[in-house]
Amino acid sequence: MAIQIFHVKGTRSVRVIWLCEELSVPYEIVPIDFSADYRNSDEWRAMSPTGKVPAMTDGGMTMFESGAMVQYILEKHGQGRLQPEPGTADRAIFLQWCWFAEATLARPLGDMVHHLFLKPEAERLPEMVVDGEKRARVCLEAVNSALQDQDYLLPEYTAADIMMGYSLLLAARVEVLDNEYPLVQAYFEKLQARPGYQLATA
Ligand SMILES: N[C@@H](CCC(=O)N[C@@H](CS)C(=O)NCC(=O)O)C(=O)O
Repeated sequence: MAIQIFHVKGTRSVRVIWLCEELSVPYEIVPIDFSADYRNSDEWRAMSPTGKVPAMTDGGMTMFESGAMVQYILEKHGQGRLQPEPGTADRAIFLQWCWFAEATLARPLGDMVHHLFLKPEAERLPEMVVDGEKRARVCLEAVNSALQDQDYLLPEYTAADIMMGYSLLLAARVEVLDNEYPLVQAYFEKLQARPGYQLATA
């Protein structure tokens, strides 16, 4: 039975679909309702205990956390593709950027998304948006520096670029990916041109 990806357009399930496309791994998309009611339902909480998207199943296994799904699929189906060999310096940098994309860059962007769009208007705090933007800009500066001498986060295209690609989609959505980061803009354009990205975001 194929991997099932529980998907909402424009959410982190993009990373998982994009990777499956790049590796030609068969998968099935299960669209879900992103309403707070559904995400708080017992049915969804049984798959994703904090009510977030995405979730994924493979055989009898159910998991949440998009970065963990990416790593699992690479291990099971990658056959060495899209990630440097374990134990190498490139692998360390690969892991660094995978974690940075979700744990460091996506965090302030998530705060911005919550306080701009997701929370009920009465609960939105403008100062969270201002602070999130400041923190996100420090991260984008770091990505811009990393791209000074190379086209991707590592010398070759890897799944770290897929992890980062979704975070940059969020950055663009909250309008912090501007021309202060020309190398990041050019990099994001390159990622957006990949067929896997296009299919995953369609
Ligand atoms: N670290 C988690 C983050 C999951 C996450 O925040 N998902 C967003 C959609 S992309 C969500 O469900 N937001 C709703 C909420 O936080 O209430 C992952 O990578 O899967």
